[in-house]
Amino acid sequence: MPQREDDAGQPSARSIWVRLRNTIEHVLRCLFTFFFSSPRPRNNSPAREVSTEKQEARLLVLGASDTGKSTFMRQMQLLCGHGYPVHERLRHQPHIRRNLLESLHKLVSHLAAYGAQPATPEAQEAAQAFLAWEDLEGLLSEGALMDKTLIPKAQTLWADPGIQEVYRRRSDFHLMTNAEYFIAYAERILQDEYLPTVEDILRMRYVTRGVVEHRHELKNMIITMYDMGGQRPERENWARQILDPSAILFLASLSEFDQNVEEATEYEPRNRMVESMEIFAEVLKYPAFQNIPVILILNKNDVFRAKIKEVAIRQFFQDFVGADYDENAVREYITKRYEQITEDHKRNIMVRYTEATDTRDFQDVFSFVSDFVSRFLLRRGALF
Ligand SMILES: Nc1nc2c(ncn2[C@@H]2O[C@H](COP(=O)(O)OP(=O)(O)OP(=O)(O)O)[C@@H](O)[C@H]2O)c(=O)[nH]1
Ligand SMILES: [Mg+2]
Repeated sequence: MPQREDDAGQPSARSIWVRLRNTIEHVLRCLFTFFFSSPRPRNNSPAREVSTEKQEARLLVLGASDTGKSTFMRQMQLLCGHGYPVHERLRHQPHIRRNLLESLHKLVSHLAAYGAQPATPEAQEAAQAFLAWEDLEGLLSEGALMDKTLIPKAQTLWADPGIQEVYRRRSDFHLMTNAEYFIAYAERILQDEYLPTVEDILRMRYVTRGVVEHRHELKNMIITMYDMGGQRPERENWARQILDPSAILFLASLSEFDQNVEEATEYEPRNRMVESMEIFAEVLKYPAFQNIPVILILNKNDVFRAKIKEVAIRQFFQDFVGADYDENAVREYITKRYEQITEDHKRNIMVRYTEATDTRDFQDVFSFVSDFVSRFLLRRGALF
């Protein structure tokens, strides 16, 4: 209906109201269109379709041996996978028992090298029981019943000052990171019906051979993680095995500065941190890894914090100029050494500190990693 004006050509109060209402409606419609509708394609450029497909990320988990790569994968299984049902926990039972028995065997085997003796006849008898590896290995075969007398023997041995002295020198030989944890739980682990807890599994040492692949579907992304064995023969295959990765998580241990590489010989000792930095430099050089982000995860923060109170890094890295036993100064020094390598290779990296055995800590790091990789994939997608 046409609007009406009064006879004198002056707009009536009603027509003013109608015009005002139309103007308000128009403005509201424009605002609505501006804020809520999808952007139109520009002139001749084809419309970019909004994809409903999930992003796919392929993460390579690299780093020297014993830096925590598989522990990271186990945390992923807890966070995004099916966790650890009873049958899976049982599968790890022999590995954890082996960790415990091997740790005790190693400690006893090094008594003589440090001129230490068990202090009491009971401790001497206990030491004998853990010295004969063939007997201990027999307990690890399928269906073997546990020797319960080993429980008090393990406890006696651990309380012995000679064994404590060898334990203090553990960086000289290759005692596994969580030996103390497993020995503390010897009574539980040496029961016939022992069922490993999730924490036992996170603390377990089991060397990775080849590549272990895990696929996890998250809310906005499918992540496939490849855990690559970090020992020397395993590393030779890294670049060849996975094509087109989306990002690299490089794990290094903050606490390895006073340890030697396990595979190195007695005559050719190799500091673990030095070797880890060399591996890092190699990874930055691989042609296949040139245009993808690298996230450096400096792990074993808990072990590092405990160690720094007792061991001066300057004994191993003479260019350290901070205060010995100053946790922050040493952490910063280690970080700078890795950052220097990235500068030399003209790369940018992100650095995160973790304790891979701590689930809450892992969740923080993982949420950072998944956000970062998701944004990288979006940016990369926008360029093609
Ligand atoms: N206390 C503590 N232990 C850790 C941490 N991260 C890893 N470990 C332990 O260190 C040991 C080695 O960890 P793995 O995850 O097996 O190391 P990896 O890098 O996969 O080693 P390879 O398979 O030989 O390449 C295991 O016993 C882990 O439980 C940590 O942050 N704190
Ligand atoms: Mg591993």
